[in-house]
Amino acid sequence: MNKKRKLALITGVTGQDGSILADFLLKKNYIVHGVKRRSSSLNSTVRLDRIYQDKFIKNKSFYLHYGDVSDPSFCNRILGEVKPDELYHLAAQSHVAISYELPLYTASVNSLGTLNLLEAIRINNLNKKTKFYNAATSEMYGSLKGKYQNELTPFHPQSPYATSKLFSFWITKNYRDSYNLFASNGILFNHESFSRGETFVTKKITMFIAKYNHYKKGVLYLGNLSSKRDWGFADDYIIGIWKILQHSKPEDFVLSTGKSYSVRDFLKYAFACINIKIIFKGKKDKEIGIDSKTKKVLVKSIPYYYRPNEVTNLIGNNRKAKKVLNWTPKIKFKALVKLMVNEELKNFTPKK
Ligand code: NAP
Ligand code: F7E
Repeated sequence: MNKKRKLALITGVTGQDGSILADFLLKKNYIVHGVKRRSSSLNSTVRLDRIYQDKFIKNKSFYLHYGDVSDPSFCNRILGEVKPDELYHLAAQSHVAISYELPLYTASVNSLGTLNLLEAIRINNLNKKTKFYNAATSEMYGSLKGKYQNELTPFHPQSPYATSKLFSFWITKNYRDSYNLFASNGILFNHESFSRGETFVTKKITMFIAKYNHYKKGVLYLGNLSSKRDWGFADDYIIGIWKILQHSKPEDFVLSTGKSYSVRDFLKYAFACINIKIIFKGKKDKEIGIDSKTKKVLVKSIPYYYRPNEVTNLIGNNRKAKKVLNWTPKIKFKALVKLMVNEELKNFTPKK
């Protein structure tokens, strides 16, 4: 007998995590519905090109809907129409630096967007049917105080982004406790891939490397090179997200690698992939990175990319996810850097 196919709804399907998750769920035989925002350019769905299915195909597995999570009427309608078994809420204004420029917008999308979806589950009486995943973040902790951060570490958000996500974390927990919803938070530390947005530091560095490798010129302008993050590979984290909703009960989980490296470390390993040994001189926003052989300046730290309140270091303890979900990230830091640089080199097309 055929098993009934599971229905998933993904907000933020056009982003890094959403696009990888959609692919992952389709391979698991889910029917996947994704929410995309209206944009003046078709480029916004570029990460979905390999799984896109034409509108007029019957009985397809992948559907896209126009929508915006800050619009409550949309959230109510889409939940009522799709009635998903699993709702993965990944949509967000996800850039920490930009959240200082657009704090109200960030709060309205990240905080109220989550509440709109939770309310839509409740209004449509889907409490018993729809499992809800909320994309929480290590940024909620603020800078590392002890050895590492886990599910019991107090939060100390340091940016409008982190604070907006703290609301969405707690409202998810409130709905779980008040309405018996299967609603879980994944507290994810930085995870990267070739699909990372171009203004996040790992993608910015790896794109520069591919360009520099071809043209042998240019300088990469960055912010704080001393800042440390617990960086993992996005594909590993998508498996964790899925496992969080397959668990027997709703709970919150940290997904991390347990190791942290600086932006400077990332640069060192990334340049080594194109056989450049980079050495650093100077301090803070006067620091530069130089090619040890040619003495060319490759990297400059400039005040423009510094944040008003930098989170200096994050390290996650993933013991709970390992024990309860049997989740472990496979790709370590050096392998991640190599993987991202190689993918960038492979996809680089010089401008005519
Ligand atoms: P991303 O690449 O920036 O993707 C964000 C997605 O949200 C995009 O699809 C974006 O659509 C969509 N979106 C933004 N505002 C929206 C709105 N008002 N209505 C509907 N959709 C909207 O982010 P990501 O790296 O995949 O991260 C996914 C989620 O995990 C985010 O919530 C992020 O805050 C959180 N998170 C990420 C990390 C990480 O390291 N990647 C770590 C912890 C938590 P457009 O394509 O149209 O912009
Ligand atoms: O910065 C430093 C910057 O913007 C990483 C999001 O997915 O992960 C991400 O947030 C570090 C920071 O990521 C530049 O100051 C130096 O210390 O790549 P990022 P993020 O801020 O850690 C968390 C977990 C999320 O939840 C977010 O959604 O790198 N840095 N120079 C720079 N960062 C950027 N973007 N650009 C620079 O030029």
